[in-house]
Amino acid sequence: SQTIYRNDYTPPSYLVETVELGFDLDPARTIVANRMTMRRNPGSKRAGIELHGENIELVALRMNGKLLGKRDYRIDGRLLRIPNTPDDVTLEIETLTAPEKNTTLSGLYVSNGNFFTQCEAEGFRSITFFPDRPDVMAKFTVMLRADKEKYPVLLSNGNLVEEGELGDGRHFALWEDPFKKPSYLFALVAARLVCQEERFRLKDGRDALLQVWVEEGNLDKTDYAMQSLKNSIRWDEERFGLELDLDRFMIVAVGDFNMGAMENKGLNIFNTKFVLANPRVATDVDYAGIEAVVGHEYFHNWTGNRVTCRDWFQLSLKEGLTVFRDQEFSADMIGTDSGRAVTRIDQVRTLRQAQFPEDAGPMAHPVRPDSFVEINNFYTVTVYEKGAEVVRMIQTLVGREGFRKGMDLYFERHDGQAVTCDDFRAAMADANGRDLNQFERWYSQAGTPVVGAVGRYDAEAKTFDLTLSQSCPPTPGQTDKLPFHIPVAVGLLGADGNDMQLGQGGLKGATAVLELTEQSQTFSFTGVLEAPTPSMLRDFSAPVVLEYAYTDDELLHLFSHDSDPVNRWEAGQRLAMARLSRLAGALANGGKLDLDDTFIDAMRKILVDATLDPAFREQALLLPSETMIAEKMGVVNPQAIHAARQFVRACIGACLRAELTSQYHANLTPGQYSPDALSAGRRGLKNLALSYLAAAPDADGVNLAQAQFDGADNMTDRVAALVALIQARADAAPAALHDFYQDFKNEALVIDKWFSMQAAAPDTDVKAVRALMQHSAFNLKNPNRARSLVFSFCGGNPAQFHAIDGSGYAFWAEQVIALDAINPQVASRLARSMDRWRRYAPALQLNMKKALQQVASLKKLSNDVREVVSKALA
Ligand code: B3K
Ligand code: ZN
Repeated sequence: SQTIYRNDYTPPSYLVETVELGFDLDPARTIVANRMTMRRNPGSKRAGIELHGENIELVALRMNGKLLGKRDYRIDGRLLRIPNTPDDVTLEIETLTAPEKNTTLSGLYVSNGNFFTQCEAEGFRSITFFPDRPDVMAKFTVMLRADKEKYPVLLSNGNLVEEGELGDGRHFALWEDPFKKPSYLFALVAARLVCQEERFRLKDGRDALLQVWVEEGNLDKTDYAMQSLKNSIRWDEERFGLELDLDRFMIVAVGDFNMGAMENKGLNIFNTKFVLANPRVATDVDYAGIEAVVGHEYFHNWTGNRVTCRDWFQLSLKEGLTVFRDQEFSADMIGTDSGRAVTRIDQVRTLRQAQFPEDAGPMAHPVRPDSFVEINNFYTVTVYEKGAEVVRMIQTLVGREGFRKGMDLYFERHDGQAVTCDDFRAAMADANGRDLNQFERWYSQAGTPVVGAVGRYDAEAKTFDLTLSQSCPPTPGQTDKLPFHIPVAVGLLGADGNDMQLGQGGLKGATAVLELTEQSQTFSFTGVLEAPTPSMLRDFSAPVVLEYAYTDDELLHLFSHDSDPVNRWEAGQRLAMARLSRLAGALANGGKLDLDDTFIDAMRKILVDATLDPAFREQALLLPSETMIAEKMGVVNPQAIHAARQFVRACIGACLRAELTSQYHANLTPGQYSPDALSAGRRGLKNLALSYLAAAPDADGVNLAQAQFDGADNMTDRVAALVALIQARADAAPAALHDFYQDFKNEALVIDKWFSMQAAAPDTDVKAVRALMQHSAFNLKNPNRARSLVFSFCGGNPAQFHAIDGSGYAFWAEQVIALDAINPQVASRLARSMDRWRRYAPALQLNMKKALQQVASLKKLSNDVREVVSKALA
């Protein structure tokens, strides 16, 4: 395995103008014919043609009509080189593959008897020899031939040009994509599927054909994906003036898929999890996921496909920007300020739960990485979610209109090109006359910056001085960091809880965006009539850790009054975190447990405040997760953290019993299920109330959960009730699990939930997980199923995974190794569950290290897993 560096980028020696692909599809023996016209790249100094190829058998190679012999080319490793080639070349390449043997789910593979492809990042090279790099963009024509009975539907990118019979029971379809694209956006599907379709009027008056393709039994679960697709098209027209550029747009669902979905041009391929929904099988969270992912993939058509990445180090160019776009889409779909804030809070939670830990661990990397061994390891929360934060900060700095101007300029300059993160930043800077040079450090420096704040009120001068300072911890390969350009949105609250009007220069209105660019800077607010409570980093204006010595009184003030809902929530999280870490520390040292009334009263106030959106109240009452608490501890003791959090949950359940019960009943959603944000918010608050009630020592909550489980008419309520029973270790839980299985055994996505609820149960230890793996419905080869049980245990049940005897780690090693032989991309994700091993108590560390070493010592290991474990051990 070899490290690849961003600075080693060189342009391709040849460009590809056109590609004609012919597929004779057969699970055991698929023949791929590739005819491509190539032209020497004037921008390259290298002679000769270089093609990537992996796991394919070369049958024949012709150059300009002449068959090439063994001496005319070299295949070393994964590269095919033809030296001394003329400027214009037509290559004809015939190769063979066996899709049914491909368990990696990258390239061409078979799922439930149907053919699918997944090419990003480098899967195309296992379909044919090709310069498989995103800066080679070509026009594709694709001929598919297959058995008509088994594969009645033949799809590829772009427009269907022709279809017909071939004799022998085979048929064909010819597809043409009018747009140049990199090979990673190629896709085909040959399958027995059915579709929901609709004609949809675009802004320019054209009618586009929209299709959602699924297996026959799932046709009752396509409405929401279709609706989300239409909403996405409309939204991109309105918010960014971007239209669908094809006459046809297809979404295809597949049950075996490595990640969420893939934005192949005109033919998006989706994990079933992000397509299929009806109230019986999908939860509110599933519905929201479908809307977000359908939007995300659709938005890629412009940010990713029309303008693509020069090389894979620029991945965040398309991913960070497209996540930002899908976040804005979801927020706009709710439409209210409070709904928007709830989506923002969810984003902050994801950052703290997953991205901050990544940024502080052995795999930390900049949003635009400098090197990698395996690119598939860099589809990370840093590239995606922190990348989206970086884009959001640009919008905060230039304003919403300025951001739109920057986007317009970006497309004006780069449509049809493969470009870099610097090009995006330059378009934003130039369109707005802003200097974003220092801002570049957000792309090049890893680690989560820490912003320290100190306030000083001068009662005589009526000024408030806020001194902000910044630092950033070292990360692998980067010891010293230069100051970032950080937008810090600040408001000042008076004793009455209202925002003060900020008087100074640019600091007008209730919220000022301070720009912290130095290591330390003091910002002065004048005309401040009383000592204020500062509300800083409003709307989470930068992905940083804010340190300020808040007193409980200040936090309570903000929790009750902050006009910025995100900071209002944040104040509650700070109050809770202080208690949770103190309790976890006390437990680790055998201390005694107590919880103050102040905290309970603050929770009560929010819980019963009917002027607040239920969805917001749910967020405000939800405690930081065990992972988030662990990140705040000096030495992580997972059992103590779990017990501390359980203790607080039980206290809330017992002390607020009356209020929780009345909110439970006040937020029922009778009538027909609807996944809209208001109804989902009510269910969310009601079900959080249920989970607290069930955590209390008396039986009432458990009885309520049982009743809800029995009477539920939608999956959100059914799962919430079942989780409450399981988490409370209720006697009724096993029977409920049994019934649940019987009712849904034919719904794969529901059975995933069935496994994951058990994986995360407080009593599920390694032995129990192993027993579940013996269940006839378990299958390690299916990524959703593997994630539902193995990943849910290793990542979602810390108190059991980190069992003192090291059994969790031994299990982890075993599963990483087993998965690696099947599917390295999935194995490598599981390998990441040990990232933070150095933070655990010494006895745990020892066993974690042993397990890591055991995996690392294997000779036969994928690059994917090797990179993760060796970085963890480094
Ligand atoms: N672009 C794909 C991710 C491909 C992952 C390859 N290992 C999905 C997305 O971000 O939309
Ligand atoms: Zn994406």
